[in-house]
Order: sequence, then C-alpha cells, then structure tokens
Amino acid sequence: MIKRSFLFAILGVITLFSCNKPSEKIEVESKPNVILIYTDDVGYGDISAYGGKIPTPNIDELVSGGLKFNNAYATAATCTPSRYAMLTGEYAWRAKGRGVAPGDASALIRPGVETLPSVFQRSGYRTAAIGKWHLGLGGDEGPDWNGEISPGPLEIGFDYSFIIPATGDRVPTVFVEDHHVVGLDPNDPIEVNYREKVGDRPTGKDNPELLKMMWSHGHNHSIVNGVSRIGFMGGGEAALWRDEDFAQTFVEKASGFVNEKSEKPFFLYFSTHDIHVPRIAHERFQGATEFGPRGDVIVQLDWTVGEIMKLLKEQGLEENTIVIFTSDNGPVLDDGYVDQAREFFNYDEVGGGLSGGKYSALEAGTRVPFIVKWPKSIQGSQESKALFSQVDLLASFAAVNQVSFDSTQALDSENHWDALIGKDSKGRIGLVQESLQTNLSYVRNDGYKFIPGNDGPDMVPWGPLIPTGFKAEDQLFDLNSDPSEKTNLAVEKPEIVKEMKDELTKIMIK
Ligand code: NG6
Ligand code: CA
Repeated sequence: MIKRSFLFAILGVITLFSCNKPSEKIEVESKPNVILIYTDDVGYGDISAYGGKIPTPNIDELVSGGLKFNNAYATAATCTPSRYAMLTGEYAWRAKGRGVAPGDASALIRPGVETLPSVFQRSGYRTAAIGKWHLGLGGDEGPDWNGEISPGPLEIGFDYSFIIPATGDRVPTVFVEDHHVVGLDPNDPIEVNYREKVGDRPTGKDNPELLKMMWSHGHNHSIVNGVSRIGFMGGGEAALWRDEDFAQTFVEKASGFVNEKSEKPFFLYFSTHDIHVPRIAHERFQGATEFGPRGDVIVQLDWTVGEIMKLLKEQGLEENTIVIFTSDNGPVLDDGYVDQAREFFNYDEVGGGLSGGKYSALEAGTRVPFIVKWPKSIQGSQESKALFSQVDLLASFAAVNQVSFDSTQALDSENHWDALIGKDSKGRIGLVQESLQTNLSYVRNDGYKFIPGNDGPDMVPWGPLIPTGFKAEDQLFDLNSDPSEKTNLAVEKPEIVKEMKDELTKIMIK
C-alpha cells in the first residue's frame, strides 16, 4: 500500500512537471550570466534609442550591441502584477489580491511556488534580487520589521537579496537585506500602519512646509528625508534611507554580488527605483537636464546601466552575459508629487506615440522598451517585431537550460527562447494585458487588439490624467495601421471580435 501511494506520488510529480523542448543546449562551462535590469515606469518612448528626448547613451549601447524589441510587453500596467507574473510565469489576475501591494503586505509569492529564480538555481546558477521588490514580505501576519522578515526573496529562489520592500513612496523607508532591516537600532523599533498615524513623524498633510518635494495626490503621510510617503511609520531612525542614494547603493550591491568568487554563473534580478516617484536623483544628477527631476532620474538610470556594463567589462564577463533591459509598466507624469514632469514631458512622447500610460488598457500601459544584449550569440543593431511577454522568461530560460518546471503553476509561461535571441521573428500568438481594476485586454501577433466592453472610468480616477481606454462597448484596433488606437473596428469586424473574445475566454479559464 505504502509502495503504491509512493509510486502514484512519483507519477504525479512526473506529470506535474513538463519540460518544453529546448531549442539549444548551453554547456555547463559556457553558461551565460544573466542580468535582468527591471526598471520602473519607463515608457516605450523614454529611452533615446526608442525616440526619447533625454540622451541615454549607455542604454542605447545595449541596442547597438544587441536586439531591440518593438512588440514586447509587461503583463500589467502596474508594478506588482507585472513582477508577480514575470517571476512566477502565471498571469497575476488569475487570483485576487495581486494588485499594487501596500508596503506592509504579506508575501504574494510563497515558498513552493515555481519561480524564475528557482529555475536558475536548478540550472546551477547563483541568484540575487537587488532593488525594488513590491511583492510583499512575511507570512499571513505580514512582515516583522524588527525581527526576521520571512518568507521573502530568499524563500522563493534568490540566494541573496537587498531590497526596497515595496516602493520608494511607501513606508517603511528602509532597506531589507536578506531577512533583516539594514542598520536598525533594536532600541528604536519600526512601526508601520497604513490606516492611522503611528510614531511622531510629521506628515505631508499637516506640515507641508517641511517638504523638499510637495505631494499632489496621496503621498501625504509620514515625512522621511523631506518627502511625505504613503503610509505612517514610527521609529527606525538609524535605518532610514536617503532617496538620493538609491542608484549608487544598488550598483554597489550588484558589484558585490557579481564580484563574488564562484564557479557558478549568476542570475541577477536588478530592479531599479528609477524612474518611479519620488523622483529624487543624487545631487550630482540634479539639474543634469533641462527637463526637471524626471529628466534627471532618466540620466541617473542611464548612469546605472553604464556602471553595470562597466562591472561586466572589468571582470571580462561582457561577452557571455545576457543583459535584458525592460520596464514593469508604462509611463506616468504626475504620479503623486509636484515634480514638473507634466510641464516638461507629454504622454505622446513618453509613450513613443502610443496612447495611454501606466494603469491604462491602451498600448502605452504595457508595451515597454525591451532590449537583449549577449555579444557571444546576438549580433548588434538588430530589431525584432516578435510578440514577446515578460511572463515567458521563465519557460524560455528553463528550456535553454534543459530544466523542467511546474507548468501547472507557471501556466502562462511559454518557451520563446528563439524570439528572445532574435532567431524567431514571430514570438507569441497572443498575450493578455492587465490594466486598472484588473480589466483585461488581448493582443495578437496579427496586430489586432481587443478590449472587452466594461464599465470602468474613462480616466484614471485620481490624478495622473491618463485615459484608461475603457468603454462600455467592445473595442477592436488594428495596431499595424492604427498603433495609437484611435479607430474602433469592432462594429466593422464582428467576426474578429468574436474570435478574440473566445480566445481570451479560453486563456482566462485555462
Ligand atoms: C499608486 C500611487 C502611485 C504609485 C502606484 C504604484 C497614489 C495616489 N498613487 O496608488 O504613486 O505608487 O500606486 O506604482 O497613492 S507601481 O509602479 O509600483 O505600480
Ligand atoms: Ca512601476
């Protein structure tokens, strides 16, 4: 009896795991390092190689030395669901509670869930997460800021982590390294509350005269480093970060990780704070452009990429390291602070001519810059029109490493390794985009896009001045001839609407 159930358990495991046919095996001794530079709120038109007005020579060098995608997507128009899907291979909307996470949220990805970093670990890589996290920490009770913070990145496939727990604009305003807040004085414990005031820090609402950057909507709770945040925080004085130091600190931590002596290749999930709000560049980048703080943090982001590439060069690792540069969602101008972004930029330019922006169902919400550089195997200055989703990184890296993954968990991840390295110009057949209030739309590689009719608001309700793309009636766009989604073809082409509705439904009930 025991033997029989054991056998069934083994069979169960075997059927649970699937191994997509790998396109190419990478021999152990030549396995490439992988750095995934995951930027925050960088729009399709923000990088100069994509037409942006702020020069980004270091990022542009990834393009001249690699492959630039024109049809690559984040899975969602906000951070948490995009990151969730990319790291797990499962669209975030498949379960509730994976929207923008508060700063005291419990871990959204729990131990035992299939993840991109665990695929790398099983492939013999050492792994690290450095930068913004925003996927919750701790068990059902939430994170214990004054004790051991677990589960977190280390429990889901990362060997090392140094993170902003949520976002720069949310408390607690401290770094977490592995399981602990960095620099915390045990005699001054941290208290965090998202409903009512705790601690004795002044707030942006009551003491705006203390601010170095005024809030415009939300963001008027505890003041730390002259910036009021979302949420209240008491204590933790010795551990507080300085926003100006984010970029430098993350580069230093990345350098420490890359330079570690090891026989193993590495996977580094390097998730920048730039160019999310509050946009407070280091003093040496303040005024670097004539376009205000948003321009300055783009320059700082470009510097960061330059430093990462320098690090690889110094170590002789440039040739066989895959560097992927992309963004978690589309661009936003006023996202809650008065930082002149609205005066110096407009949505048309930062979205590269696409409509909408962060939060939106329109293209600029999720179509993002996506660049892959790998000198050993990818020729420079290439462009790809392949339809690629960030959710596919997991299956693609599993395939090329010839490791199995749990496809019942990572059920939306497809192996598009060939598209990723420029050998396949088609990519996916279709992909789902998640926008505000978990509304879904669907894009196909023939260029059609379907936004189901819904009763959501016309504009993002709280202040960024971004159209949601929602309408009561179904919408169909031909992105090939109408990339800015101006002409609704739904009435003219009911058969395509029906087809796409059915396809989307099939994916949703998968
Ligand atoms: C919104 C915040 C915005 C930003 C966003 C998350 C307000 C009014 N707005 O709720 O500033 O923090 O959440 O951004 O509070 S994301 O890129 O991490 O998804
Ligand atoms: Ca974001």
